[in-house]
Amino acid sequence: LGSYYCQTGRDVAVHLFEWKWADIEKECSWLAEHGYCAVQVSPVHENRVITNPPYPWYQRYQPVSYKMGSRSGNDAQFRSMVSTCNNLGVFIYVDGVFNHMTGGGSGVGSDGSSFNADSKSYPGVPYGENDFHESAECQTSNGEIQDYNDANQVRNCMLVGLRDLKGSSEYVRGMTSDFMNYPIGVGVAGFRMDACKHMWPGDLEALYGRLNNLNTQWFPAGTRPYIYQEVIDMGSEPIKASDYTYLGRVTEFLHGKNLGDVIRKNNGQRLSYLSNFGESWGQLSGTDALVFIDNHDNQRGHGAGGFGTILTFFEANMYKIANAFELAWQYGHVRIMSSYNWPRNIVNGVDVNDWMGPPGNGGVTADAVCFNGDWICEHRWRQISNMVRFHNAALGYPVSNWWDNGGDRIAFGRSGRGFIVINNEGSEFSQSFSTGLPAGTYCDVISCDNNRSPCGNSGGSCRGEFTVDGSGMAQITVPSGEDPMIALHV
Ligand code: AAO
Repeated sequence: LGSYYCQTGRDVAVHLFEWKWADIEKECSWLAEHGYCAVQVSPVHENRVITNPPYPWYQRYQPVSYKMGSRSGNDAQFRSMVSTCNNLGVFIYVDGVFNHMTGGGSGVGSDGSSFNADSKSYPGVPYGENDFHESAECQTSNGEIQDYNDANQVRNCMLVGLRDLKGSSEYVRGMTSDFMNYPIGVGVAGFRMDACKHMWPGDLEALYGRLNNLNTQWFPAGTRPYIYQEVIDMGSEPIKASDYTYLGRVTEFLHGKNLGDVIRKNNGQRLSYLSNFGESWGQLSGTDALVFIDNHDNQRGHGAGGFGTILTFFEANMYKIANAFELAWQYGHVRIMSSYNWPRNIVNGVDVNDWMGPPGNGGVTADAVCFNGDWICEHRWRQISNMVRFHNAALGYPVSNWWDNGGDRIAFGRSGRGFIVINNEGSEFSQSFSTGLPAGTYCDVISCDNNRSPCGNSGGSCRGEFTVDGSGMAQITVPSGEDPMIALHV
């Protein structure tokens, strides 16, 4: 289930975090035009509505039932989004939360179902007491995970108080697989599986075995759903990312952490060390990995990584370098983060506003309007979206023509399909590079709006065309400071 399906020539996914289905439906035209393969959407199921703090993003990770109503939209809007996007060749991945239901307390969910977590009652599914792990299975004093070094606790106890479903139960497997088969029938292409560290691989295997093939209106007969599993493995715990790779892809959190450290120059790291980036850095094999620079958790200090490491849109220049490297390199299935803005405020290592939900009012999400100050839309940044095109142009062509200065200046090609130079030092430099590209003139896609001739039409910022001669050599001046990169592709 680890292999994914994209329209020919496309590869990259984008997480449109907390976007409404209707807005994603509109965005798919832009995504299709710019070569994106797929969208990861926020959880689709009915969730708890939390008022203290008011309507945090994380309420979406507390299922109340498997009904389709949330602040992103209803079932009809979801179906309309999937079919419009699929018709444009942009596929949908659903964020699936199956490890647990809500934290303690009771109330009414986003689609009208009541629940009482204290009696483990979720009539909207329905789930009752027998469908959750019991104290005989968990055995910690408060029923919560207390020690990540104990794999049994991690999988049978509650993650931060979230009622822990019994994945070994036939009934639970039936309910969760029925729920996954619903969006599969509607036409989604795959799932991000939340909190897989907290589920037994064997239970996931049983669940995946019950999934239908993708809808043949859009996918070849017999296509299995694409599965990528969230497992945070920074190397220090008994549960390993590799325990799950036989089931599908796995999130590789070391990828974003390592690139963050290198670009920030933490602990003496340098760009030139990236010449063998990937598996030999202790990361999963690229064909098992789902990769990203940041995700919705670690951009606000949840999950793993840390503010001094993980790069986000808040540090835009370094963030663009990280994304450019990730998209130019050949490793993993790349997912771009697309965020909303919030007043991040780090006090003693914690973002006191880490809970804040998407732009809007009273728990109702505002329309996504890119670049209005509320919606960051990293996926539309020229330096990122043009590198998605570079990535597509180079798909399947190995890294070639590596060059570095031993410090923080590197260059590499993609076997005649693309070439990038990155300068993470304080001054510009100019030299002749062996690019491996066919002779011709190429537009710098980092600084110019398009890759046509005449190069770009963005006026001042566009650094224009570069000429590659008959032996693949090009004289390139690489700026420093803002956007210190030159990227050329066929
Ligand atoms: C909310 C409230 C809680 C409340 C709860 C129940 O915030 O205070 O108790 O409701 O009422 C999200 C939010 C949670 C939120 C939850 C439900 O992040 O704050 O709880 O929704 O609303 C672990 C899991 C990983 C998980 C991550 C956040 O393993 O699966 O925590 N991510 C996913 C989602 C996430 C979501 C959930 C799961 C739940 O992406 O958005 O939660 O559906 C270690 C472990 C990791 C562990 C982290 C954090 O990491 O290895 O497995 O992640 O700790 O606990 C270094 C280490 C690294 C370590 C890290 C942090 O980096 O190298 O290994 O430090 O110590």
